[in-house]
Amino acid sequence: MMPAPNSAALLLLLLLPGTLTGNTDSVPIQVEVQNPIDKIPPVTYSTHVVYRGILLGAMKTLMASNSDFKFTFTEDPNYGPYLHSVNGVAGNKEKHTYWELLVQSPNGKITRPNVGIGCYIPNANETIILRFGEW
Ligand code: B12
Repeated sequence: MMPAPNSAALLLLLLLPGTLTGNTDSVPIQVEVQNPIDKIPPVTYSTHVVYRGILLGAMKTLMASNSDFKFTFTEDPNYGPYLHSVNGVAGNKEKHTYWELLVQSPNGKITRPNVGIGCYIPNANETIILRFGEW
């Protein structure tokens, strides 16, 4: 006879839908491009990411579906994808410019993730801010 599932395991399954079953939910997010250096007005795009998917995936999806949004990245041997350019504007070592990654949660709070586009996992309804800035 099959042993009865223990109650803690049963509770976990009930509380975490999608953890064991395939979750096909698409998580809506926005991507906002800010370039105060070149005085370009901010542009906001809507896109989505798969359940627990990385930001890089959402950015690729957006680029494939919207010809106004494009980006390039380089591969760092230690930290993975480094966002090099957005909409034709590239960071520059000599000029000390780069694309900063910021996240605005639905309550308006802005944070600066301590990982890059290849590691950050967006939450529903976040606005991902790609901000051209100086270091
Ligand atoms: C200086 C620095 C920067 C500078 C680099 C300027 C330059 N060209 O010199 C600037 C300000 C551009 C920067 C940006 C970011 N950084 Co930084 N940075 C550092 C720091 C303090 C030192 C790196 C260094 O000079 N090492 C010495 C040199 C000789 O080694 P290197 O391998 O050639 O270094 C290169 C890489 O580190 C690369 N780099 C720097 N930051 C990042 C971040 C990512 C995700 C990638 C792929 C590459 C990368 O730039 C360096 C110069 O080419 C480290 C922390 C540390 N103490 O190591 C964090 C660090 C590497 N950065 C980090 C982060 C998170 C970022 C940002 C994502 C922050 C943000 N939210 O915007 C952005 C990158 C956004 C993007 N465009 O993809 C994290 C990476 C952790 C991770 N696992 O992803 C670190 C470890 C700091 C932390 N928070 O813990 N960073």
